Amino acid sequence: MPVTPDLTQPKPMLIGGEWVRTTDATFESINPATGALNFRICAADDSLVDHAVGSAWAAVRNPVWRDQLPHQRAAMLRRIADGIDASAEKMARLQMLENGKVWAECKAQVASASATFRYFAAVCETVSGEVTPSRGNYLSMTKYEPYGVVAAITPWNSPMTMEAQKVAPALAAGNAVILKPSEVTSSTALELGRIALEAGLAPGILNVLTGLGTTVGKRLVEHPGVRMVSFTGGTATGRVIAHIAAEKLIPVALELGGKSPHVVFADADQEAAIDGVIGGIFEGSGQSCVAGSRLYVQKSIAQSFVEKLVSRASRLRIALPDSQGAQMGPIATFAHRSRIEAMVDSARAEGCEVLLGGHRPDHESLAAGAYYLPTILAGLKPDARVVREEIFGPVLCVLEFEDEDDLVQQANDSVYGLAAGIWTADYKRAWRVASRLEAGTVWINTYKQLSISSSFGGFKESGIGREKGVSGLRLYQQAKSIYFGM
Ligand code: TXE
Repeated sequence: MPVTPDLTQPKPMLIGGEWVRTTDATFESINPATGALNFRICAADDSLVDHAVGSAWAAVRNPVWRDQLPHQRAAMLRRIADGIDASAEKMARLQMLENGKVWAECKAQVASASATFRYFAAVCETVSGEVTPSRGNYLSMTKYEPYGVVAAITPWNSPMTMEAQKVAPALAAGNAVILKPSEVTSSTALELGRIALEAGLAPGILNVLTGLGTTVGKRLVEHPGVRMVSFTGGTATGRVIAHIAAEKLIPVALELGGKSPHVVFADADQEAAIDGVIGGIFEGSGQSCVAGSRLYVQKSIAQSFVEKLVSRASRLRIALPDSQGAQMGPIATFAHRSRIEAMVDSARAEGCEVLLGGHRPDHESLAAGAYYLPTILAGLKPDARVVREEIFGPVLCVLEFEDEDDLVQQANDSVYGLAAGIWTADYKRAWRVASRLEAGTVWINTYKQLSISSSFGGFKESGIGREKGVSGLRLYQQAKSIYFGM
């Protein structure tokens, strides 16, 4: 279904089941593929944050929601999943307009969002509490209860996936949610709000507050009525949120940045490894928290492997995101492209070798968008800025290693610990190295394989807490132990 942007009216936000407009406070959504204005969107102020928190508490205390049994909540989640599927084309197109991801990836992310709602429906109605071993004449049990009102703050790179990953388990757990999407990609969250309302979710159980992170997002985290925060975004913002949560003594789940090592041993299937390395860094133009941005190749094969890699990567098709066969679209915002350019400039100043890309594409059809070519850098020192800091763009840093010990030392020499990839034919080595790498996810002879049923999160400064899997439901619950005297 084509989405015709309506530029006459700013998009309203969803609070307490009502679509709420602000008259003068709005912000713009820009299409990074063309630079055109997509929509204007209403921005919440402090009083609307208060209103959303108040509505959420009223809704979560209302017996209509509070007394729903797990199988009833599960049925609701399945209806929301059906609604997402029914709006798949529209959702995919909205995401493509706002963050420029290629069409096939946008479609896949809608499918993943509805699958996430179905998965948490299944978890919700099958996971049990515990009857615990008694140490006397009593029956003791532990049950899991919602926090009440939780805030979910999401980023712009994969908004639908992140929104589903937070909203579905938080609702399954029995909470009310205030969703604050990134100001770059507000539309899919607003669509999710509409779908949930139409599916029959009680008004106020899912609110979508739009606006800037530094104002609305911050105020939401600070609000005394918010009992838990689930955040995906940059490490710097995660740290700000963790400070506020520490003051309030509320739990936070933080899924933050990464600088994931992608390792190729000399005995690896090189053709498969090249595909894995290319997909790992260039899919989504590198704007992925798990992007394999540090490539470590064993010295004995480094030269020939890197030559083949550069040749294959140079054939990637960078194009308008809805054009046939596009493999890379634009960077999500013009400001973010400027940050990527500044990082590559810093590598040049530090004496790196640019093996591929390192600039915008020359093609006229892409001149108005925020495009940046797939870029491969070599000759880097381990302390180069591009090796240490997250770039979040299509920039791969090539490094070499001698042996396992050298590799593990270099790969772990990072403040981040989100993911890692290993290519080798030796399964014992794969197991040894996977066990020694400091990362929340390790892929062996594959990369970016993600399943909703496996837990996901980071070591070190890549985050706190684990989303997905059964742990993804428990994140939004607190344990209560009950004793019956016998
Ligand atoms: O992220 P922010 P930005 C990394 C990536 C990127 C960098 C900065 O390296 O270059 O972060 O991106 C909301 N209180 N990742 O600035 O600020 C904001 O409105 C509460 C990694 O876009 O973290 C948005 O909804 N909320 C990443 C969300 O936080 C605040 C995905 C994320 O924005 C806030 C995105 C505040 N003070 C960026 N300030 C990943 N892990 O996948 C902002 N926000």
